[in-house]
Amino acid sequence: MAFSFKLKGGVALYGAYAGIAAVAFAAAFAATFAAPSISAASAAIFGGGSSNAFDNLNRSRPLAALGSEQQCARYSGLPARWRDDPRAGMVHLHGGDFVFGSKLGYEDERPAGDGNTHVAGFWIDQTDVTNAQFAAFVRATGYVSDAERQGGAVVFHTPTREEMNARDLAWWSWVKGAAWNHPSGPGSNLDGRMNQPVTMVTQADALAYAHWLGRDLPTEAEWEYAGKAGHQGADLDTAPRDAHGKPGANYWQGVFPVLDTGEDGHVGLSPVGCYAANDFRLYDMIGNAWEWTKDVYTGPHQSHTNGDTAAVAPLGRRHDTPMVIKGGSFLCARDYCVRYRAASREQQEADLPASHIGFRTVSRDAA
Ligand SMILES: [Ca+2]
Repeated sequence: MAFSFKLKGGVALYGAYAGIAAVAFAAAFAATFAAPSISAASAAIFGGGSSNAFDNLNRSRPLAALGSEQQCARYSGLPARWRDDPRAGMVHLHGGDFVFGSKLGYEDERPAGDGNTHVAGFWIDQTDVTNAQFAAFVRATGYVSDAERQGGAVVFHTPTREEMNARDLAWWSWVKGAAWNHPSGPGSNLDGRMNQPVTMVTQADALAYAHWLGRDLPTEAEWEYAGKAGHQGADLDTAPRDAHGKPGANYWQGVFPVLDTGEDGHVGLSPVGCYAANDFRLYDMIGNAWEWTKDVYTGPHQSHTNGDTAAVAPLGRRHDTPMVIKGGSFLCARDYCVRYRAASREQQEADLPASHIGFRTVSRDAA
């Protein structure tokens, strides 16, 4: 069944629900439309920092038994020695120098100067904080999240053709009563989702959880150092796929926002740790849920048609400080977003909860 609909700016996109040709067209369109010019020379000069930062402090520690569909499906969402070990679920990364940013992606990823940046050693969660972990925090502290206080959150859904023609950003809605524990609004719950990333948390919610454990949120540089894992990172056109061509992360295959083929095994959020870890033994640094950092967003910003979620927030809401989020989400596709790379960045207002944003925590070495 063929269809067409309008995108913001009056561009019409034509596709077919079962049309491989449409997918290929969209990918080619995105590559032509969105990719900055990249030279081979600029690619060659950017190294990715220390590859041996995954250091000896991780010896004899209980590392997560994740990395496959079978393993993530049976994960409880609580790491080994949870609440008995202040570093439960974390690995230690030795400090080092790396190139912060990339010339291989969007303009807003360009390194400042030569990009060389030092990051001191730190511990970091192997996975996104799960619903099980956040639930434990709420049970222990009685914490009420910002979405609950604000009365709702921004939630993604696959729009119909009629919705696409009716308004911009039809895939985003402000859903009254949606919150981390009610992902689709009142009446919805976390049954079967305790091993998924907690979402619809604001930066303050994420910090409250981190502080409860004596931890913090990563800076953008720390996050990117961990995400690159000793490599320079991929270029804009390279979707995360393994050596066999299979998707290596939870992102969007198909035509955004109407057709997600789920080639990677998941439409929407997945449990944490369904895909292979990076070389620092970190899972889902790319895809699944965006991750809060503690840094204010500065520098140029390229808008993209995933759209600014603030556009659907209640009228009259004050606009909060834009913060950096990293890693992309289950919504990043070849034709939209294209931010499933460690250097990619996006902004989100600090107090705006959304269904594609979660976080992980860090604990820095004593200076
Ligand atoms: Ca997916």
